[in-house]
Amino acid sequence: MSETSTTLPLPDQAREFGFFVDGDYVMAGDRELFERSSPAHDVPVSKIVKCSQDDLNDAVAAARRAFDDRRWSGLPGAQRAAVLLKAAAGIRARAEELAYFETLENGKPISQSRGEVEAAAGIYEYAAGAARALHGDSFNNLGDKLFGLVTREPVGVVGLITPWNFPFFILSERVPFILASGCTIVAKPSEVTSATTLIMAEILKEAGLPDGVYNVVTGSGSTVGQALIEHTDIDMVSFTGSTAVGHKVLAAAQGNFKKLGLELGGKNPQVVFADANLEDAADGVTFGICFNTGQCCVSGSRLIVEKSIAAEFEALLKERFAKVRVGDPLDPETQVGAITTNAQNDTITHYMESGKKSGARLVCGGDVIESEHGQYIQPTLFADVTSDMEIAKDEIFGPVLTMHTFESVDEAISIANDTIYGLAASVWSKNIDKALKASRQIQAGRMWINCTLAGGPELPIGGFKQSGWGRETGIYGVEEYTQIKSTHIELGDRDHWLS
Ligand code: TXE
Repeated sequence: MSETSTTLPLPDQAREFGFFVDGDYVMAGDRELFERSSPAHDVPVSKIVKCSQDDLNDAVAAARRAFDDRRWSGLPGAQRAAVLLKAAAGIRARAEELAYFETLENGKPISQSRGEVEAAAGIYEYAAGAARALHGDSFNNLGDKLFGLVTREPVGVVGLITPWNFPFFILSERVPFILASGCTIVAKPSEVTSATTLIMAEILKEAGLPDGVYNVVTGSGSTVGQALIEHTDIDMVSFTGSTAVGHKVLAAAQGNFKKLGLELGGKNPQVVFADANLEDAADGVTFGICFNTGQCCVSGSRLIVEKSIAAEFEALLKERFAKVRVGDPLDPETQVGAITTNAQNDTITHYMESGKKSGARLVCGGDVIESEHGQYIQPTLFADVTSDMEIAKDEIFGPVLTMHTFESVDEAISIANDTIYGLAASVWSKNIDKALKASRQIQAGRMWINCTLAGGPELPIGGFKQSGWGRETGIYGVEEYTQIKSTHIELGDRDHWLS
């Protein structure tokens, strides 16, 4: 645990946020408040409103009006792009405030929050281009009398439910694309990390977004979240979170057959071949499981390593895990901060105990780090893991890596695919035949070769199998929030059916 002189100070008091409907913040009044404490310091940092069903109805009605009167979808893409570009500038202007609240509520290192906020501004800039690039198709091959057009139209009002692991970044992987498509939004951030989603409302308003296009309701998932997914005036739900809640979203969508985008859990393989640059692979695997304390849907949580180099690679990892700077997230030197919630801390602790009891060999870590405040976990490596163990199957969502070994490319692919999930995977090899064979046959929506957790908004993200439905970012990320219409146009006089 480290702390340096450049560590940022804690706030004097918790900042109280209103929720956001039809272009204005609504303060709590006589509604209950939810107070959030920094998971690293146990100090109150923010207060949000526990919204009621009526509050949600108001937000949905505002988004509905804003969609139906075409105040946003009726604008040229160029004007939507101009707003998104101003929003990017607004994010940069308030970057330090956004990063500070992200770190206070989530527990992630301030240097990482700053990087995520800067990257988020870049996503708005990319999506601005997508607002102008979005187009349909035409059919000029239907004969001289018939012409066909395929146009894309925005789906409508989107309910956007986001998790606590990347509150601002995940929001920013969705909002600019939803806006680029012409849809309107009712966002529901995680109750423990709502601040940056609420600050974004002000940034979008100042960028010129018409009232009612971006609304935010706050409160718990089981109340306002559940009411949102059941609301029949919502046309689409974009949900990022646990597979368990994903099932609830699926069930609730039945009411009015909502379109769904789901990004759910992952148990992502890191396949390391003997011919890889092992120093690079060890660094990448360490980063892939420790970044954001392993609380990433795409954390590389299953190491699948070639048997001939397994002992050597294990030693390299052990050395690197010990060097990771875990500590106060307000210290710019910190690489890994606090676990975000008490519940998540308990979950990770449960899995570390489960690993010890299951017969897996604990190479390093395996415990919480003692500290006066906050909850920190040592980067943990279990070796001799078999696929029937709980730690090999479940998404742990913490800095806990399981190590498996293989002797052939086919065996590596088979272990990599032995999971209900299919979100992401990495392959480390200098042999292009092996690397490409593995990357083509591993079932995952995102593949990395000789890298991990790399990329930008150009490439789409999303899962195979039980990791989800649909894609975010890239041009696909805008198309996701559109529906397709076919229009047939007859040219010249009609050949009459009745003679
Ligand atoms: O997620 P939830 P939790 C996984 C991870 C973690 C576990 C639990 O394994 O340990 O989920 O985390 C809202 N109707 N991931 O409990 O509950 C909730 O308010 C509508 C992986 O925090 O899925 C929040 O805004 N909404 C994941 C969002 O759903 C509901 C990221 C996510 O919360 C709701 C997060 C309901 N009935 C957790 N219940 C990833 N793969 O990135 C909750 N919510």
